Amino acid sequence: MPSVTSFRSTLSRAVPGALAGLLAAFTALAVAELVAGLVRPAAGPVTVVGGAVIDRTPAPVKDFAIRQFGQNDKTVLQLGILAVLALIAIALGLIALRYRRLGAAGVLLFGIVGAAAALSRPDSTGIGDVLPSIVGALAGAATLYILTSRAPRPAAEGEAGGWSRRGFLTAAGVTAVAATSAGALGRYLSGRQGEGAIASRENLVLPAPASPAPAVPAGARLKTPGISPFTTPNRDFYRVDTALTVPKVDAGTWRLRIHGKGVARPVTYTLDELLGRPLIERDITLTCVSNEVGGPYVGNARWLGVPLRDLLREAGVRPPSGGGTADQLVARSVDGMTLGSPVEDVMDGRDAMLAVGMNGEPLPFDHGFPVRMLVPGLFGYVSACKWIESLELTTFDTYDPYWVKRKWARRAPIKTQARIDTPKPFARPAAGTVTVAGVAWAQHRGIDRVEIRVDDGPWRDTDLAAQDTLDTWRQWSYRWQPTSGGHTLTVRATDGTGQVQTEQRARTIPDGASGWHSVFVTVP
Ligand SMILES: Nc1nc2c(c(=O)[nH]1)N[C@H]1C(S)=C(S)[C@@H](COP(=O)(O)O)O[C@H]1N2
Ligand SMILES: [Mo]
Repeated sequence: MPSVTSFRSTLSRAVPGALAGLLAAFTALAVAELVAGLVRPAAGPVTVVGGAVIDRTPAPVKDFAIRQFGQNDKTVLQLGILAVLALIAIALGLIALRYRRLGAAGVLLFGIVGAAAALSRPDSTGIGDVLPSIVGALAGAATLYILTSRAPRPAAEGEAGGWSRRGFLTAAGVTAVAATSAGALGRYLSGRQGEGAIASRENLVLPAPASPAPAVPAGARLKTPGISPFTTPNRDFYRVDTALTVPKVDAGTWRLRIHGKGVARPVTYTLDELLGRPLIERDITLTCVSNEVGGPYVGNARWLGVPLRDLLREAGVRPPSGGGTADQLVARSVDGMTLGSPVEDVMDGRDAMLAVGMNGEPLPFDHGFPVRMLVPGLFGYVSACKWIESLELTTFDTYDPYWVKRKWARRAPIKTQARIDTPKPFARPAAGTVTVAGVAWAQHRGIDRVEIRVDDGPWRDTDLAAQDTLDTWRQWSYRWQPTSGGHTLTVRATDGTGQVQTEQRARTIPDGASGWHSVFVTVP
């Protein structure tokens, strides 16, 4: 049986080892942040590894993460990466107590993994991306080597030349302070690179639209407590993207290139050139393909932008129905994301646009500043490119954009959906009249009817709010006189073409969820 003293001596060896490992990892990350701050702000080690993990996450797992953690999925991912790193760091520290070179080599190996992750990101630009990980790993390996070579050991092992316990703690403290300073400086430098972009957004004055949005009919906004407001405020608008650091693009240096198959005149626009064109303002509801039945990834805003059809026409592009050879328009963002839309849809007369304004202000950074694309009627992943930098005309046969490579559908028109906003699932509304209310959407087809069913009863028409446009969602409400007990409320919509929303349940993958939304409530 091990004695208390031998346990103590094991511990007094292990603790400095573990501490050395953690400090080595911390130093590596901090130095990498510093180098990233100097050469490439978006290439911080946690960001590139996280991004590489996102790129490789199989669609069902990603769907699960979005469902479980919602908008926090990225924080959870980063904390997860840090936790795994910490465990590995402790292990490497313990190994290094005995095999110093092996421990240090382990840290270097992580630098190589980080570098490979950085190179594999779609926005990789080469050597600048690998420097942070490599330099960081070298600093981390050196830290581990030095700290463990001089770590205090129990007298019995008799290795001379080590620090006293106090000496070791001092060295550890100095390392921690130095690394923290390096990391903070790196963050500061990265932040400063975004300042030009922030100033360019603050100074941007949006021109008035040549074609303002039609006034929202008075009856389009219901006041029912608990219903989604007709216009989603920017701060509440859902955000779905793969960006671990939100791109901060300077409006002054931003450019958009239009090129590719059948483009007679490739062009490059500055933001001022776009703003100098006649702008349209439209209410458009945007929906994510990852939205579950009843889910939150849908929002409605007033967008200001340049009609995309005109830009394409001027570049000499014709839609396939007009004899054009390209049927896919691939939008690429500054962070390397690619999204492909049917050229036919973009040019068929709907209000496809390059948006610069959202609810009266320049696009927020989270939503694509300075310019994003929108095509009413298509899910976001096949149309709504944020931080856009180029538009390439190509074909569906020859090019698969980011999500299509990951098994999502090539073409994805929005599916008709109705959602009950109030009462909430498992609510216990007071007896008497209960107002059931929510929203329904079928962008570019419009909503003609929303019906509600209590338990297995008959379908009943709800009161529809006025329709704003075919491209926006529509609110509805229903005054319900319930009997006491548990009830299931189910809703379904009919779109403007007369199609009743299908009851058939489908998962979000590959082209959007379907089925009826229902909530269970208990009435006293
Ligand atoms: N650059 C870039 N644009 C993007 C994405 C992205 O990951 N990167 N995600 C798309 C998806 S899946 C959706 S649903 C919409 C969401 O736009 P929002 O975040 O402004 O609501 O943006 C689209 N545009
Ligand atoms: Mo999406």
